[in-house]
Amino acid sequence: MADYELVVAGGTVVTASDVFRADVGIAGGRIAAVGLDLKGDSRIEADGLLVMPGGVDSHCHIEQLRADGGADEETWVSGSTSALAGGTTSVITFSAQFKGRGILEPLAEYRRRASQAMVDYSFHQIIADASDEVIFKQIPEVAASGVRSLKVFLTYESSFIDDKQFLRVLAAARRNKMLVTVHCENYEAINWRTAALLAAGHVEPKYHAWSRPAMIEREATHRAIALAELVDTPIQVFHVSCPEVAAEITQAKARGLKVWGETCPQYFVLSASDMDRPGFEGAKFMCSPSPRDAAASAGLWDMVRMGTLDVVSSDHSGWGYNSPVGKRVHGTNAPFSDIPNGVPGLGSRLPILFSEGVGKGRIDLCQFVRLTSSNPAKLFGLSPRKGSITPGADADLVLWDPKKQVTITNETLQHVIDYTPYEGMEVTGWPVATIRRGEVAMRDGKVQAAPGSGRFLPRAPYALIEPAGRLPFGFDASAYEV
Ligand code: DUC
Ligand code: ZN
Ligand code: ZN
Repeated sequence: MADYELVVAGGTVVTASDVFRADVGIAGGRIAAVGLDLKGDSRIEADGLLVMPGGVDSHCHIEQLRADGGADEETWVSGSTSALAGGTTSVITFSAQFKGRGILEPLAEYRRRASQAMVDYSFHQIIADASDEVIFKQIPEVAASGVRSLKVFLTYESSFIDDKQFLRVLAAARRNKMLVTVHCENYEAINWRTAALLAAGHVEPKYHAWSRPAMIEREATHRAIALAELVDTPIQVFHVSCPEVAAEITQAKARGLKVWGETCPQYFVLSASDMDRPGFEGAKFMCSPSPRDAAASAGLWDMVRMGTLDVVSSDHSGWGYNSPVGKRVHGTNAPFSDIPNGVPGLGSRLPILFSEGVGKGRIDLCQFVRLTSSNPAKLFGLSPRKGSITPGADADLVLWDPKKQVTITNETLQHVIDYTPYEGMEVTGWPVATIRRGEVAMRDGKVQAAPGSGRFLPRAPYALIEPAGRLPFGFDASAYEV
Protein backbone atom coordinates (compact mmCIF):
# COMPACT_ATOMS: atom_id res chain seq x y z
CA MET A 1 0.00 0.00 0.00
CA ALA A 2 1.22 3.50 -0.82
CA ASP A 3 1.91 6.02 1.93
CA TYR A 4 -0.72 8.50 0.76
CA GLU A 5 -4.17 8.29 -0.77
CA LEU A 6 -3.38 10.99 -3.28
CA VAL A 7 -0.17 12.65 -4.39
CA VAL A 8 -0.05 15.90 -6.31
CA ALA A 9 3.23 15.32 -8.08
CA GLY A 10 5.89 17.47 -9.64
CA GLY A 11 4.25 20.87 -9.23
CA THR A 12 5.68 24.15 -7.98
CA VAL A 13 4.33 24.65 -4.47
CA VAL A 14 3.60 28.24 -3.50
CA THR A 15 3.03 29.13 0.14
CA ALA A 16 2.75 32.47 1.92
CA SER A 17 6.55 32.55 2.17
CA ASP A 18 8.15 30.14 -0.33
CA VAL A 19 8.11 28.79 -3.88
CA PHE A 20 9.66 25.34 -4.39
CA ARG A 21 9.31 22.12 -6.37
CA ALA A 22 7.68 19.36 -4.30
CA ASP A 23 5.06 16.64 -4.21
CA VAL A 24 2.14 16.99 -1.82
CA GLY A 25 0.95 13.80 -0.13
CA ILE A 26 -2.66 13.67 1.07
CA ALA A 27 -4.30 11.25 3.52
CA GLY A 28 -7.63 11.46 5.31
CA GLY A 29 -8.45 14.77 3.66
CA ARG A 30 -5.38 16.43 5.11
CA ILE A 31 -1.93 17.25 3.91
CA ALA A 32 0.29 14.46 5.20
CA ALA A 33 3.62 15.37 3.63
CA VAL A 34 5.37 17.87 1.40
CA GLY A 35 8.46 16.29 -0.09
CA LEU A 36 10.08 14.53 -3.01
CA ASP A 37 9.16 11.24 -4.71
CA LEU A 38 6.02 10.63 -2.64
CA LYS A 39 3.98 7.55 -3.54
CA GLY A 40 0.21 7.58 -3.53
CA ASP A 41 -2.72 5.29 -4.37
CA SER A 42 -3.59 7.88 -6.96
CA ARG A 43 -1.62 10.68 -8.47
CA ILE A 44 -2.25 13.98 -10.18
CA GLU A 45 0.55 15.22 -12.41
CA ALA A 46 1.19 18.88 -11.70
CA ASP A 47 4.23 19.42 -13.92
CA GLY A 48 4.20 23.02 -15.12
CA LEU A 49 1.48 23.94 -12.64
CA LEU A 50 1.53 26.01 -9.48
CA VAL A 51 0.17 24.24 -6.40
CA MET A 52 -1.31 26.82 -4.04
CA PRO A 53 -3.59 26.72 -0.98
CA GLY A 54 -7.25 26.84 -2.00
CA GLY A 55 -8.64 30.35 -2.01
CA VAL A 56 -10.33 31.68 1.11
CA ASP A 57 -12.94 34.29 0.17
CA SER A 58 -13.66 36.04 3.46
CA HIS A 59 -16.34 38.38 2.09
CA CYS A 60 -19.07 37.14 -0.23
CA HIS A 61 -22.85 37.23 -0.19
CA ILE A 62 -24.51 33.88 -0.85
CA GLU A 63 -28.22 33.16 -0.45
CA GLN A 64 -28.53 36.19 1.79
CA LEU A 65 -32.06 36.86 3.01
CA ARG A 66 -33.72 40.10 1.97
CA ALA A 67 -35.97 42.28 4.07
CA ASP A 68 -38.89 41.65 1.65
CA GLY A 69 -38.76 37.90 2.33
CA GLY A 70 -36.74 36.79 -0.70
CA ALA A 71 -33.14 35.63 -0.87
CA ASP A 72 -30.15 36.26 -3.14
CA GLU A 73 -30.31 34.45 -6.44
CA GLU A 74 -26.87 32.97 -5.80
CA THR A 75 -27.60 29.76 -3.92
CA TRP A 76 -25.16 27.69 -1.93
CA VAL A 77 -24.95 25.21 -4.79
CA SER A 78 -24.37 27.77 -7.56
CA GLY A 79 -22.12 29.90 -5.38
CA SER A 80 -20.02 26.91 -4.35
CA THR A 81 -19.79 25.83 -7.99
CA SER A 82 -18.43 29.22 -9.01
CA ALA A 83 -16.04 29.31 -6.06
CA LEU A 84 -14.60 25.87 -6.86
CA ALA A 85 -14.40 26.67 -10.58
CA GLY A 86 -12.30 29.71 -9.63
CA GLY A 87 -10.00 27.92 -7.16
CA THR A 88 -11.71 28.93 -3.89
CA THR A 89 -12.38 26.23 -1.29
CA SER A 90 -13.58 28.22 1.75
CA VAL A 91 -15.89 31.20 2.09
CA ILE A 92 -17.18 33.47 4.82
CA THR A 93 -20.65 34.78 4.02
CA PHE A 94 -23.18 36.73 6.04
CA SER A 95 -26.04 36.16 8.42
CA ALA A 96 -28.17 39.32 8.14
CA GLN A 97 -30.17 40.87 10.96
CA PHE A 98 -33.23 42.98 10.18
CA LYS A 99 -34.03 45.94 12.40
CA GLY A 100 -36.37 45.09 15.26
CA ARG A 101 -35.47 41.40 15.09
CA GLY A 102 -32.85 39.21 16.72
CA ILE A 103 -29.84 37.35 15.32
CA LEU A 104 -30.28 33.78 16.55
CA GLU A 105 -33.15 32.79 14.27
CA PRO A 106 -31.55 34.17 11.11
CA LEU A 107 -28.24 32.50 11.93
CA ALA A 108 -30.04 29.16 12.34
CA GLU A 109 -31.72 29.72 8.96
CA TYR A 110 -28.37 30.52 7.30
CA ARG A 111 -26.86 27.40 8.85
CA ARG A 112 -29.79 25.39 7.45
CA ARG A 113 -29.39 26.84 3.95
CA ALA A 114 -25.61 26.35 3.99
CA SER A 115 -26.11 22.64 4.51
CA GLN A 116 -26.13 22.52 0.68
CA ALA A 117 -22.64 24.05 0.40
CA MET A 118 -19.85 22.39 -1.55
CA VAL A 119 -17.14 24.65 -0.11
CA ASP A 120 -16.30 24.97 3.58
CA TYR A 121 -17.88 28.00 5.18
CA SER A 122 -18.37 30.33 8.09
CA PHE A 123 -20.42 33.50 8.66
CA HIS A 124 -20.05 37.10 9.69
CA GLN A 125 -23.02 38.06 11.84
CA ILE A 126 -24.45 41.41 10.67
CA ILE A 127 -25.66 43.66 13.49
CA ALA A 128 -28.23 46.15 12.20
CA ASP A 129 -30.01 46.70 15.53
CA ALA A 130 -27.83 46.75 18.63
CA SER A 131 -30.62 46.16 21.16
CA ASP A 132 -29.84 45.07 24.74
CA GLU A 133 -31.09 41.57 23.92
CA VAL A 134 -28.77 41.29 20.91
CA ILE A 135 -25.75 42.89 22.55
CA PHE A 136 -25.82 41.21 25.94
CA LYS A 137 -27.59 37.88 25.31
CA GLN A 138 -27.45 36.90 21.66
CA ILE A 139 -23.94 37.94 20.58
CA PRO A 140 -22.38 35.71 23.31
CA GLU A 141 -24.41 32.78 21.95
CA VAL A 142 -23.35 33.51 18.39
CA ALA A 143 -19.69 33.60 19.45
CA ALA A 144 -20.07 30.36 21.41
CA SER A 145 -21.51 28.72 18.28
CA GLY A 146 -18.21 29.38 16.48
CA VAL A 147 -19.10 32.54 14.56
CA ARG A 148 -16.35 34.90 15.61
CA SER A 149 -16.84 37.99 13.43
CA LEU A 150 -19.46 40.71 13.30
CA LYS A 151 -20.26 43.03 10.41
CA VAL A 152 -21.62 46.54 10.73
CA PHE A 153 -22.67 49.03 8.10
CA LEU A 154 -22.14 52.74 8.67
CA THR A 155 -24.51 53.37 5.75
CA TYR A 156 -27.54 51.80 3.94
CA GLU A 157 -31.08 52.51 5.12
CA SER A 158 -31.81 48.94 6.14
CA SER A 159 -28.62 48.21 8.03
CA PHE A 160 -27.05 51.53 9.10
CA ILE A 161 -26.08 51.87 12.78
CA ASP A 162 -25.14 55.12 14.52
CA ASP A 163 -22.02 55.76 16.60
CA LYS A 164 -23.65 54.72 19.89
CA GLN A 165 -24.76 51.39 18.46
CA PHE A 166 -21.37 50.91 16.81
CA LEU A 167 -19.65 51.44 20.19
CA ARG A 168 -21.94 48.83 21.76
CA VAL A 169 -21.05 46.36 19.00
CA LEU A 170 -17.33 47.03 19.45
CA ALA A 171 -17.68 46.50 23.19
CA ALA A 172 -19.63 43.26 22.69
CA ALA A 173 -16.92 42.04 20.30
CA ARG A 174 -14.25 42.83 22.86
CA ARG A 175 -16.10 40.94 25.61
CA ASN A 176 -16.78 37.93 23.39
CA LYS A 177 -13.43 37.74 21.55
CA MET A 178 -14.72 38.61 18.10
CA LEU A 179 -13.46 40.67 15.16
CA VAL A 180 -15.62 43.50 13.83
CA THR A 181 -15.71 44.09 10.08
CA VAL A 182 -16.96 47.48 8.91
CA HIS A 183 -18.56 48.92 5.79
CA CYS A 184 -17.25 52.47 5.97
CA GLU A 185 -19.31 55.17 4.26
CA ASN A 186 -21.06 58.18 5.80
CA TYR A 187 -24.83 57.56 5.73
CA GLU A 188 -25.99 61.17 6.20
CA ALA A 189 -23.55 62.55 3.66
CA ILE A 190 -24.65 60.05 1.01
CA ASN A 191 -28.33 60.79 1.68
CA TRP A 192 -27.77 64.52 1.51
CA ARG A 193 -25.88 64.38 -1.77
CA THR A 194 -28.31 61.85 -3.22
CA ALA A 195 -31.28 64.13 -2.47
CA ALA A 196 -29.49 67.00 -4.20
CA LEU A 197 -28.54 64.88 -7.24
CA LEU A 198 -32.13 63.67 -7.63
CA ALA A 199 -33.42 67.25 -7.25
CA ALA A 200 -31.05 68.25 -10.06
CA GLY A 201 -32.46 65.47 -12.26
CA HIS A 202 -29.21 63.48 -12.08
CA VAL A 203 -30.68 60.00 -11.90
CA GLU A 204 -28.62 57.78 -14.24
CA PRO A 205 -26.36 54.99 -12.87
CA LYS A 206 -23.20 57.10 -13.20
CA TYR A 207 -24.45 59.41 -10.45
CA HIS A 208 -24.04 56.58 -7.97
CA ALA A 209 -20.33 57.50 -7.89
CA TRP A 210 -21.17 61.21 -7.54
CA SER A 211 -23.33 60.45 -4.50
CA ARG A 212 -20.44 58.90 -2.55
CA PRO A 213 -17.03 60.38 -3.41
CA ALA A 214 -13.91 59.13 -1.66
CA MET A 215 -14.01 61.53 1.31
CA ILE A 216 -17.33 59.97 2.34
CA GLU A 217 -15.54 56.64 2.66
CA ARG A 218 -12.45 58.24 4.19
CA GLU A 219 -14.43 60.01 6.91
CA ALA A 220 -16.26 56.85 7.93
CA THR A 221 -13.02 54.86 7.91
CA HIS A 222 -11.34 57.45 10.13
CA ARG A 223 -14.31 57.38 12.51
CA ALA A 224 -14.48 53.59 12.59
CA ILE A 225 -10.79 53.38 13.45
CA ALA A 226 -11.06 56.05 16.15
CA LEU A 227 -14.04 54.34 17.80
CA ALA A 228 -12.34 50.95 17.61
CA GLU A 229 -9.28 52.53 19.24
CA LEU A 230 -11.50 53.98 21.98
CA VAL A 231 -12.89 50.52 22.83
CA ASP A 232 -9.62 48.71 22.03
CA THR A 233 -11.28 46.25 19.65
CA PRO A 234 -9.63 44.92 16.48
CA ILE A 235 -11.42 45.70 13.20
CA GLN A 236 -11.14 44.94 9.52
CA VAL A 237 -12.16 47.72 7.11
CA PHE A 238 -14.01 46.11 4.23
CA HIS A 239 -13.70 46.90 0.52
CA VAL A 240 -11.25 49.81 0.54
CA SER A 241 -11.67 51.56 -2.80
CA CYS A 242 -8.77 54.01 -2.98
CA PRO A 243 -5.40 54.93 -1.45
CA GLU A 244 -6.59 57.89 0.62
CA VAL A 245 -8.90 55.55 2.52
CA ALA A 246 -6.13 52.97 2.84
CA ALA A 247 -3.88 55.73 4.25
CA GLU A 248 -6.15 55.86 7.32
CA ILE A 249 -5.32 52.19 7.88
CA THR A 250 -1.60 52.77 7.29
CA GLN A 251 -1.62 55.39 10.03
CA ALA A 252 -3.59 53.15 12.38
CA LYS A 253 -1.17 50.26 11.86
CA ALA A 254 1.77 52.61 12.41
CA ARG A 255 0.24 53.55 15.78
CA GLY A 256 0.19 49.86 16.69
CA LEU A 257 -3.57 49.40 16.35
CA LYS A 258 -5.10 46.12 15.22
CA VAL A 259 -6.74 47.44 12.07
CA TRP A 260 -6.71 45.43 8.87
CA GLY A 261 -7.79 46.39 5.37
CA GLU A 262 -9.50 44.46 2.60
CA THR A 263 -9.96 45.38 -1.04
CA CYS A 264 -11.57 43.58 -3.99
CA PRO A 265 -10.74 43.03 -7.70
CA GLN A 266 -13.39 45.53 -8.79
CA TYR A 267 -11.31 48.35 -7.29
CA PHE A 268 -8.31 47.35 -9.40
CA VAL A 269 -10.02 46.93 -12.75
CA LEU A 270 -13.31 48.87 -12.78
CA SER A 271 -13.81 52.61 -12.53
CA ALA A 272 -16.65 55.07 -12.00
CA SER A 273 -16.73 55.67 -15.75
CA ASP A 274 -17.99 52.08 -16.25
CA MET A 275 -21.28 53.23 -14.75
CA ASP A 276 -21.53 55.81 -17.53
CA ARG A 277 -22.39 53.22 -20.18
CA PRO A 278 -25.47 53.73 -22.33
CA GLY A 279 -28.93 53.16 -20.89
CA PHE A 280 -29.15 50.87 -17.88
CA GLU A 281 -25.89 49.05 -18.67
CA GLY A 282 -24.00 51.07 -16.05
CA ALA A 283 -25.97 49.25 -13.33
CA LYS A 284 -23.82 46.18 -13.97
CA PHE A 285 -20.84 47.95 -12.43
CA MET A 286 -22.58 49.58 -9.49
CA CYS A 287 -21.22 48.61 -6.11
CA SER A 288 -20.41 50.39 -2.88
CA PRO A 289 -18.03 51.96 -2.24
CA SER A 290 -17.93 53.09 -5.84
CA PRO A 291 -15.02 52.09 -8.07
CA ARG A 292 -12.91 55.26 -8.58
CA ASP A 293 -10.39 55.83 -11.40
CA ALA A 294 -7.12 54.52 -12.82
CA ALA A 295 -5.00 56.59 -10.43
CA ALA A 296 -6.89 55.18 -7.45
CA SER A 297 -6.38 51.64 -8.73
CA ALA A 298 -2.64 52.24 -9.16
CA GLY A 299 -2.51 53.63 -5.62
CA LEU A 300 -4.29 50.56 -4.26
CA TRP A 301 -1.56 48.31 -5.64
CA ASP A 302 0.96 50.43 -3.72
CA MET A 303 -1.11 49.92 -0.58
CA VAL A 304 -1.13 46.16 -1.17
CA ARG A 305 2.65 46.13 -1.57
CA MET A 306 3.10 48.22 1.59
CA GLY A 307 1.07 45.66 3.53
CA THR A 308 -1.72 48.11 4.39
CA LEU A 309 -4.28 46.00 2.54
CA ASP A 310 -4.00 42.41 3.75
CA VAL A 311 -6.86 40.66 2.01
CA VAL A 312 -8.44 40.62 -1.45
CA SER A 313 -11.95 39.18 -1.27
CA SER A 314 -14.72 39.21 -3.88
CA ASP A 315 -17.66 40.94 -2.16
CA HIS A 316 -19.62 38.73 -4.56
CA SER A 317 -23.17 40.00 -4.48
CA GLY A 318 -26.25 38.36 -5.88
CA TRP A 319 -28.08 40.74 -8.22
CA GLY A 320 -28.73 39.57 -11.78
CA TYR A 321 -28.97 42.08 -14.64
CA ASN A 322 -32.06 40.82 -16.47
CA SER A 323 -33.62 39.19 -13.45
CA PRO A 324 -36.83 40.82 -12.11
CA VAL A 325 -35.40 40.54 -8.59
CA GLY A 326 -31.97 41.84 -9.59
CA LYS A 327 -30.60 45.19 -10.71
CA ARG A 328 -33.88 46.12 -12.46
CA VAL A 329 -36.15 45.29 -9.51
CA HIS A 330 -37.42 48.89 -9.65
CA GLY A 331 -37.37 49.08 -13.46
CA THR A 332 -34.72 50.23 -15.90
CA ASN A 333 -35.64 53.88 -15.43
CA ALA A 334 -35.11 53.71 -11.68
CA PRO A 335 -32.85 56.40 -10.25
CA PHE A 336 -29.37 55.21 -9.24
CA SER A 337 -30.45 55.33 -5.59
CA ASP A 338 -33.00 52.54 -6.19
CA ILE A 339 -30.65 50.17 -8.01
CA PRO A 340 -29.25 47.37 -5.81
CA ASN A 341 -25.50 47.57 -5.19
CA GLY A 342 -23.02 44.81 -5.80
CA VAL A 343 -21.14 42.87 -8.46
CA PRO A 344 -20.55 39.13 -8.83
CA GLY A 345 -16.95 37.95 -8.37
CA LEU A 346 -16.62 34.57 -6.63
CA GLY A 347 -15.12 32.80 -9.64
CA SER A 348 -13.19 35.70 -11.14
CA ARG A 349 -11.40 36.82 -7.94
CA LEU A 350 -8.29 34.64 -8.25
CA PRO A 351 -7.83 34.86 -12.05
CA ILE A 352 -8.10 38.65 -12.08
CA LEU A 353 -5.77 39.13 -9.14
CA PHE A 354 -3.27 36.67 -10.59
CA SER A 355 -3.31 38.16 -14.07
CA GLU A 356 -3.32 41.81 -13.02
CA GLY A 357 -1.07 41.27 -10.01
CA VAL A 358 1.44 38.46 -10.62
CA GLY A 359 1.19 38.55 -14.42
CA LYS A 360 1.89 42.28 -14.59
CA GLY A 361 4.68 42.20 -12.00
CA ARG A 362 2.77 44.15 -9.34
CA ILE A 363 2.92 41.39 -6.71
CA ASP A 364 4.81 38.11 -6.45
CA LEU A 365 3.45 34.60 -6.08
CA CYS A 366 3.75 34.52 -2.28
CA GLN A 367 1.93 37.85 -2.01
CA PHE A 368 -0.83 36.38 -4.18
CA VAL A 369 -1.19 33.44 -1.79
CA ARG A 370 -1.16 35.70 1.24
CA LEU A 371 -3.81 38.07 -0.11
CA THR A 372 -6.21 35.42 -1.37
CA SER A 373 -5.79 32.60 1.12
CA SER A 374 -3.29 32.73 4.00
CA ASN A 375 -4.09 36.19 5.33
CA PRO A 376 -7.89 35.79 5.36
CA ALA A 377 -7.44 32.38 7.00
CA LYS A 378 -5.23 33.88 9.72
CA LEU A 379 -7.30 36.99 10.24
CA PHE A 380 -10.56 35.11 10.62
CA GLY A 381 -9.26 32.28 12.80
CA LEU A 382 -9.20 29.52 10.19
CA SER A 383 -5.45 29.05 10.24
CA PRO A 384 -3.51 26.71 10.12
CA ARG A 385 -6.36 24.44 9.00
CA LYS A 386 -6.95 26.66 5.97
CA GLY A 387 -4.62 28.83 3.91
CA SER A 388 -1.46 26.78 4.23
CA ILE A 389 0.26 23.80 2.65
CA THR A 390 1.64 22.17 5.71
CA PRO A 391 1.25 18.71 7.29
CA GLY A 392 -2.00 18.59 9.26
CA ALA A 393 -3.75 21.32 7.28
CA ASP A 394 -6.87 20.50 5.29
CA ALA A 395 -5.85 19.35 1.81
CA ASP A 396 -7.38 22.36 0.05
CA LEU A 397 -5.34 23.07 -3.06
CA VAL A 398 -5.68 24.86 -6.34
CA LEU A 399 -3.60 23.64 -9.26
CA TRP A 400 -2.94 26.66 -11.39
CA ASP A 401 -1.75 26.99 -14.96
CA PRO A 402 0.16 30.28 -14.92
CA LYS A 403 0.31 30.45 -18.72
CA LYS A 404 -3.25 29.62 -19.65
CA GLN A 405 -4.95 32.51 -21.44
CA VAL A 406 -8.67 32.82 -20.98
CA THR A 407 -11.20 35.38 -22.11
CA ILE A 408 -13.62 35.77 -19.22
CA THR A 409 -17.26 35.22 -20.13
CA ASN A 410 -20.14 34.72 -17.78
CA GLU A 411 -20.22 31.00 -18.61
CA THR A 412 -16.62 30.48 -17.51
CA LEU A 413 -17.52 31.68 -14.02
CA GLN A 414 -20.42 29.27 -13.45
CA HIS A 415 -22.40 31.47 -11.05
CA VAL A 416 -26.15 31.90 -11.31
CA ILE A 417 -25.96 35.67 -11.83
CA ASP A 418 -26.62 36.35 -15.51
CA TYR A 419 -23.66 38.65 -16.12
CA THR A 420 -20.13 39.49 -15.10
CA PRO A 421 -18.72 43.02 -15.12
CA TYR A 422 -15.54 41.42 -16.53
CA GLU A 423 -17.10 40.03 -19.73
CA GLY A 424 -14.42 39.92 -22.46
CA MET A 425 -11.49 40.57 -20.12
CA GLU A 426 -8.40 38.59 -21.11
CA VAL A 427 -6.49 37.00 -18.27
CA THR A 428 -3.36 34.88 -18.12
CA GLY A 429 -3.41 32.20 -15.42
CA TRP A 430 -6.34 29.93 -14.64
CA PRO A 431 -7.22 27.16 -12.17
CA VAL A 432 -7.19 23.71 -13.79
CA ALA A 433 -8.08 21.68 -10.69
CA THR A 434 -9.40 22.42 -7.22
CA ILE A 435 -8.94 19.93 -4.40
CA ARG A 436 -11.10 20.32 -1.29
CA ARG A 437 -10.14 18.24 1.75
CA GLY A 438 -8.39 15.78 -0.53
CA GLU A 439 -11.22 15.38 -3.03
CA VAL A 440 -10.90 16.61 -6.59
CA ALA A 441 -13.79 19.06 -6.58
CA MET A 442 -13.07 20.68 -9.96
CA ARG A 443 -11.06 19.49 -12.93
CA ASP A 444 -10.74 21.38 -16.23
CA GLY A 445 -13.71 23.54 -15.35
CA LYS A 446 -15.98 20.65 -14.41
CA VAL A 447 -17.17 20.94 -10.82
CA GLN A 448 -17.80 17.53 -9.31
CA ALA A 449 -18.43 18.14 -5.60
CA ALA A 450 -21.71 16.97 -4.09
CA PRO A 451 -24.16 19.49 -2.62
CA GLY A 452 -23.86 19.22 1.14
CA SER A 453 -20.21 18.16 1.10
CA GLY A 454 -19.05 21.55 2.43
CA ARG A 455 -18.49 21.84 6.17
CA PHE A 456 -19.18 24.54 8.70
CA LEU A 457 -15.94 25.94 10.11
CA PRO A 458 -16.40 26.75 13.80
CA ARG A 459 -13.92 29.35 14.93
CA ALA A 460 -12.48 29.39 18.46
CA PRO A 461 -10.91 32.48 20.09
CA TYR A 462 -7.48 33.22 18.60
CA ALA A 463 -4.54 35.38 19.58
CA LEU A 464 -4.43 37.67 16.54
CA ILE A 465 -7.66 39.44 17.48
CA GLU A 466 -7.02 39.82 21.18
CA PRO A 467 -7.29 43.49 22.13
CA ALA A 468 -4.04 45.43 21.92
CA GLY A 469 -4.39 46.26 25.63
CA ARG A 470 -4.30 50.02 25.08
CA LEU A 471 -7.32 51.56 26.77
CA PRO A 472 -7.57 55.34 27.18
CA PHE A 473 -6.79 56.10 30.86
CA GLY A 474 -6.72 52.35 31.41
CA PHE A 475 -10.52 52.33 31.79
CA ASP A 476 -12.42 49.46 30.18
CA ALA A 477 -15.91 50.83 29.47
CA SER A 478 -16.84 47.56 27.75
CA ALA A 479 -16.97 45.87 31.17
CA TYR A 480 -20.25 47.71 31.96
CA GLU A 481 -23.70 47.00 30.55
CA VAL A 482 -24.10 50.32 28.76
N1 DUC B 1 -21.66 46.70 -1.16
C1 DUC B 1 -21.83 46.09 -0.01
O1 DUC B 1 -21.57 46.67 1.03
N2 DUC B 1 -22.31 44.85 0.04
C2 DUC B 1 -22.70 44.14 -1.08
C3 DUC B 1 -22.43 44.77 -2.34
C4 DUC B 1 -21.93 46.14 -2.33
O2 DUC B 1 -21.77 46.79 -3.32
ZN1 ZN C 1 -20.05 46.39 2.59
ZN1 ZN D 1 -20.37 42.97 1.02
